[in-house]
Amino acid sequence: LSRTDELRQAVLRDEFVLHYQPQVDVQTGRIIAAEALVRWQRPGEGLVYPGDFIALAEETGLIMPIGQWVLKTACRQARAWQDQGLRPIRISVNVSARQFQEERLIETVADALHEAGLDPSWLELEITESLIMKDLSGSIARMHELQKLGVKLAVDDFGTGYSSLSALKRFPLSRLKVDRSFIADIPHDADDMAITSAIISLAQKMGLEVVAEGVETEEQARFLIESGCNQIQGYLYSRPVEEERFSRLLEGNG
Ligand code: G
Ligand code: G
Ligand code: MN
Ligand code: NA
Repeated sequence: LSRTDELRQAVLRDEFVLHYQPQVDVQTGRIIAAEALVRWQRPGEGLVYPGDFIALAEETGLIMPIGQWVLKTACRQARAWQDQGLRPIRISVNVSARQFQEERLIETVADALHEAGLDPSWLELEITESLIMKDLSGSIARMHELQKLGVKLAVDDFGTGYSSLSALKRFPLSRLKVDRSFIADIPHDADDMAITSAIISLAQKMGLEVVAEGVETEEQARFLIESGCNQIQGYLYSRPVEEERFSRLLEGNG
């Protein structure tokens, strides 16, 4: 079988699983959100990470059924945690270029929310800056449609693309995610520190939330807090974990 055939079979056989990585408000110590990250549990191969199959899924269109499954599963999980009496948190789902451009996206998202019985405000879609800039006016129109549904929008990998600040002003966003490449060399790289704190103050002045990705050390967390960024995601707090493990993190988190 070709890799494409294997991936097609994986869709039919339901071989995907979501892991969840907490995003924490460092002021309160509380988990405020979970990013859903897809993995392929390939029989005989173990866990395959998205870096090894999302590009192929995009090329072949298999990203549609996979993305649909991810949305449904993530919404259902967010609702299940609420039903367990855990403090509600936002669930954040990555959306790739082809998914974002697809005609039925709005319907797919609405269906996933409806089936799960999840209030739209608990769902956040992450889109990358480069995706948005490929077709700026189309993207802005799409973002407005999603905003009308009541879901939140975040720009992933912020700072790696080239959105002009005037374009950024036109996006109906709730959050910027500072790309982890800027965080990795803090506190050793003065340029990265300058860029990171500039992104944080930009976000704040525009009334957006800002979360830093890839936070691995206390020093990085301290720098971010001093720069006014309270939301962090990274190995310092937790790796992406399975559903069960995430439930326990939430239970112990007040
Ligand atoms: O999970 P990992 O840490 O390997 O993630 C690598 C990349 O895969 C990230 O950039 C993330 O945006 C992407 N990714 C993870 N899950 C999904 C998903 O469900 N859909 C899409 N389109 N991309 C995902
Ligand atoms: O932005 P994107 O959606 O690509 O980000 C999610 C990816 O980042 C996942 O592959 C996740 O495993 C990875 N990741 C999460 N936290 C950390 C971290 O602290 N350090 C590194 N190097 N990668 C991380
Ligand atoms: Mn992401
Ligand atoms: Na990112």
